[in-house]
Amino acid sequence: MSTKILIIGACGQIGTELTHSLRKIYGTDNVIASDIRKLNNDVVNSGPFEVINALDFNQIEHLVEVHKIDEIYLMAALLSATAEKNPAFAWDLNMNSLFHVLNLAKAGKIKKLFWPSSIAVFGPTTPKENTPQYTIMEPSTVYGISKQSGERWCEYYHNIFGVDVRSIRYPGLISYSSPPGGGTTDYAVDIFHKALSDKTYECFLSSETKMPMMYMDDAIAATINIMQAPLEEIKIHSSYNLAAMSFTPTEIAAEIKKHIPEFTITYEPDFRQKIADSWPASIDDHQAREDWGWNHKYDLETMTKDMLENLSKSE
Ligand code: AKB
Repeated sequence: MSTKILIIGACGQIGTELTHSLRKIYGTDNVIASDIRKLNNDVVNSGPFEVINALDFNQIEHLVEVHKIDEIYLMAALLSATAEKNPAFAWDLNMNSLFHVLNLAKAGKIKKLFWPSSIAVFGPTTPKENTPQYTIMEPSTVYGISKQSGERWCEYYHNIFGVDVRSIRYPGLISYSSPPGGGTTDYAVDIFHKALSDKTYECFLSSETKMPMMYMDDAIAATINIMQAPLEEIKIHSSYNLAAMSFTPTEIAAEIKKHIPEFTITYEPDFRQKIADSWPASIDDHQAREDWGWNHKYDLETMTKDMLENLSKSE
């Protein structure tokens, strides 16, 4: 019997690539992609797709029953920058979509669940370098507060109801095939597009703002690996720290300059600077590496080369 998977938020930055990877592994017909809108894109056209509102429990339950779903990946969320502009909706979406899928798992309607957390769970009082798995967590953004609360609920549903929910704290994610959706780390994607089209980029963060980042290939591998790991290897039921590289806008600009020598960068920090300043600069992820064998492949150099190669083909 093959595993049947539902991805909620399949047209977003992570969802798009996750859908393609899961379809390769589990078979196209076994991976149901869903999102609030039916876009005319690869995800919609390459396999089963359903329009779904992540806030509608009955819709999700119906899909789970009709398609006999075993596992859900809940990728729908409002990210940090967008959430600051619409706090009430961000809280509603980020929390209630999670409760819906946790309750489906509690009722035994699905077997396993993936829910993404973020480095946004940390705040200004958290140690900035090599941020430990367990440390001070006082998030100062709506998004961070929702992710921190979500982590507590995941752990609670595991401890009290035995729900098999797995989670990682994504750093900023860099990808070429799908655009990011309203985060503070989005500059690290925008910079590549502008480097190729205009040879110059105005960064919305200051030059020395160091943040943890990861190439999408690694993020997808981590997501699938944690879901496929035997339950006994998963020791943390809130969310795992996860890391690959950390850099500043100055450092990524210098790396891009190696390929596009005429590239220049200027700085015009906006409201996102305060969010970035409240987050860690680097992450200690030894527990993910020890427990379920996490290992990243891409660093700043290899990620930059791959991004420019792939974007040059499409732009
Ligand atoms: C954001 O910037 O909001 C996200 C994240 C770090 O979770 N990329």
